[in-house]
Amino acid sequence: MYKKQVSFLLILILAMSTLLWEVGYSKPLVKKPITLTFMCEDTENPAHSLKKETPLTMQWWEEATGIHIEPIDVILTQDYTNVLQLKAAAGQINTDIVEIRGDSTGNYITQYVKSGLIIPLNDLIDKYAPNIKAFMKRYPQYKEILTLPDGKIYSIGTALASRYAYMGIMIRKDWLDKLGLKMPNTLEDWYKTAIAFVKDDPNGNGKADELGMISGDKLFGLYEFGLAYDLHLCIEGGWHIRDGKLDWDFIRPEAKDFLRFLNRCVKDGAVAPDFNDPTLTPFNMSQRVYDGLVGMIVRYNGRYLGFRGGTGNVWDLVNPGGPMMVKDPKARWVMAPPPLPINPKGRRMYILESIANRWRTYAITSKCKDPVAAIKWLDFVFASKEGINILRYGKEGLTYIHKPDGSIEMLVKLTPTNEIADGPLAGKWFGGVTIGNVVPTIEDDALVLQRMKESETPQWAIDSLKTNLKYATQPFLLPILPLEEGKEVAKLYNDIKTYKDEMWAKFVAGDIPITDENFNNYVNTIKKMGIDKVIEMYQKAYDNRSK
Ligand SMILES: [Ca+2]
Repeated sequence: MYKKQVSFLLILILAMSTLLWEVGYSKPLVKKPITLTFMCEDTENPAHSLKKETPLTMQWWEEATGIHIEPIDVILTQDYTNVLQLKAAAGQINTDIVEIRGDSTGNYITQYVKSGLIIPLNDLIDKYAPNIKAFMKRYPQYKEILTLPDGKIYSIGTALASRYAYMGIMIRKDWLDKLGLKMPNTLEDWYKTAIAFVKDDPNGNGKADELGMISGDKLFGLYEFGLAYDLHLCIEGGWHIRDGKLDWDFIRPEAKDFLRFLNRCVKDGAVAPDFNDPTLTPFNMSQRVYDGLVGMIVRYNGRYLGFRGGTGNVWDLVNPGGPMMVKDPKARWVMAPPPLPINPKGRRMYILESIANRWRTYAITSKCKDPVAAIKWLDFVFASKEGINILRYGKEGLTYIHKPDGSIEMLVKLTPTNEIADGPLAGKWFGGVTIGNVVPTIEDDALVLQRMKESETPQWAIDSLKTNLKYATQPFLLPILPLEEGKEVAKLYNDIKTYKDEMWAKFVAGDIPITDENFNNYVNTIKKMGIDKVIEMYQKAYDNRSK
């Protein structure tokens, strides 16, 4: 049988290349060519290093902007945070632009502001970065998430502006059909469907070897069913604003009901008995899926539908050539609608990932020789249509063309290690979206759909994702705290979270009965550990941010 050869990064016909925040742009960006130095991570591309060569993407950005970026401090990803902290403490960061990184709270940014390493960007963006400005206007949450307690923004992070970036529950439609079952809606439907999968042999091997609901990440993914109780336990970590008041959902009264639901699932076999086995990794969880033992699984998000490779991404379940379809071409993993709210007035929803990547951001240093050129360059590569087209497709006329219908067609193929495979540029390092860990980038619906095309994602899988876009909801993300408060919260919250994880595992497994008394004791212990203090500090920061 003829099997179409598709290389790892071969781009076929692409989606429309319009952006939702496009603005006009005047060039040249700088009156005469300028060099800006950059401290950044090396690329994750094992075949190429920024220390030795410059990808075509960066060369084409330079042609378009007149701004040469010289990465002079190029550090391996695994060493970056340590080297950054040491160099910053010693006052040894002398580049114009710097990548800073810490964790997703973003609290680390305040530390580099206080030490004077980086400068505020608000005025620079306002005057010289029309695309970033338009992007922030289109997605106000992006700016909000990156705003510090002083009301200013100091760094730009990669943006996830795609509605496909929601966490969701997937189900085997072919198993539903085989057992004559409907798509589950209520939590009770999910429970009954899981029991049917476990008892009625949908994989048809005559053995009761099927497992019920699982997640790729122990209890974490199963928290997603808490959405039925309006508990936001996954992407938001339990932090939830109701009428302006901050709450931690893990100690709400509804959490007790949800724990009882999960416990009943474990007891009756709707959740796999080893759901919290510490030796279970996303890898062996996925193996169970490929082996036809699983009919429902919580997966991080739909945008991965088009990503090749990577256990735990949705791609591996639906794409031709992925491990699931290779093993069982009849398997039909689709995204199910979120569980119906228990409260009839509640909102049915899936939560999106944070629109702003907060754990790694890019800033202009106080030593920068030309902050205006630096913000213009960031504006160009991050948010302008021309810069994004160079990142995604290369140089117009050379590596891609615009077709009359507005779509883009690539003129070159790429090798698995991201070199251009054919034509006059054969053998050159392309760069493209794989240098997304060197510069901030934007992932939007167009890019997600493009990737699905590249990976030949079947239409039924794309349709199942699209059906649920109406439920996609922006997450609430905690504000960045002032420096000292951030440190105090980190200390308190680490212990609280560890205790919560232990208790939830015990409650769900049935090791501790979920009586009112036991639940109250758990809540009281969390209170003694300082949750009210943590809530109070975040509430204050939230009130300030909302002013
Ligand atoms: Ca079976």
